[in-house]
Amino acid sequence: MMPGTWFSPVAGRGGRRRTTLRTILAAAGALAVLQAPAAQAAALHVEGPWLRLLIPSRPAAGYFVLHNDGDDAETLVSAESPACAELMLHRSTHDGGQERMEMVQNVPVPAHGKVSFAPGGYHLMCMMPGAAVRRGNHVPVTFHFADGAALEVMFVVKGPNGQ
Ligand SMILES: [Cu+2]
Repeated sequence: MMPGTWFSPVAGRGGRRRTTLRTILAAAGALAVLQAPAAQAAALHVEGPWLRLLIPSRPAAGYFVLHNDGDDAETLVSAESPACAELMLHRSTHDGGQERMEMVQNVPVPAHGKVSFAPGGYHLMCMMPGAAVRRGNHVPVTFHFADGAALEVMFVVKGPNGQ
């Protein structure tokens, strides 16, 4: 027996009720989609963002602490800035006393946790910095997360010693 045949005696009434329910669910779903990125971005915040400029026009490293006050784990997947031709996620590793850098595709940020971007570990790498990357200036950086959330933060450009 086809399920459709079994339900056919109440198709008119039941069908209308299902349509109404579907409309409500669709509306609720659309609302959730609209609210989700804002709510998640609000749970994320950045502490002490700065770019370390060693030599003008050479790659500059970005440091900060990324906090996640939300109940859901987040994953940082990329960063961009109009001040850098490319802004990469890097990690320094020590290999037999030799410091190397590698690109990372994503950085997990645990729920109610934080991740530090600091010398010797994770950092942003601002490739081919533009004229805006000069000591004392502020440049915008946009972080992108795996769930589609985005977060814009102003970074202050400092010298080699963080001053
Ligand atoms: Cu690097």
